[in-house]
Amino acid sequence: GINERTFLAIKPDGHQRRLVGEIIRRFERKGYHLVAMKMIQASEELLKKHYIELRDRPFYERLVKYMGSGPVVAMVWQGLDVVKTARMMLGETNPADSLPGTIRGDFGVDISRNIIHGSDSRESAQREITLWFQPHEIVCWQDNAEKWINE
Ligand code: DAT
Ligand code: MG
Repeated sequence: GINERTFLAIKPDGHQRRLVGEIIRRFERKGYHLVAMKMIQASEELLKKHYIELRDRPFYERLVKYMGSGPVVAMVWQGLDVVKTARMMLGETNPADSLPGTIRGDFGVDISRNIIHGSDSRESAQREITLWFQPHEIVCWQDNAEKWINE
């Protein structure tokens, strides 16, 4: 939908590698609308909830540890079909399978250091936004460029 929202999080490797500005720039230039953002040292409890669907996978414990090893930059972006389009902008889970021009394809090598998280469906986005943000942290603002982005 037109006012769809997705949850993105720049992972500790993306933050350490100074890719925060580059990543935000890509979504800004695309025409999406940033409605929430914070840098956070995520707790183990939050990360375990975030990745609950992967709890039986062999890499789960390492994944949670890595995600808690430094700050992440959590964001909510809004716009037309943003869930699916953001996933395309991220690339595949494995950077080795990601095309140049995608974030993981341009900046990543290793599947367990793939720079950024993005919700995989509208249902996941809803769950993750609620998990990471309080309602008052979502900022509604008048977008004066909107008519140049959506008909
Ligand atoms: P995505 O982040 O593309 O949605 P996912 O939800 O399947 O991928 O997995 C979450 C994260 O877990 C992923 O970004 C990196 C890590 N991961 C996934 N598969 C992995 C594997 N086979 N080995 C190591 N880490 C993996
Ligand atoms: Mg996922």
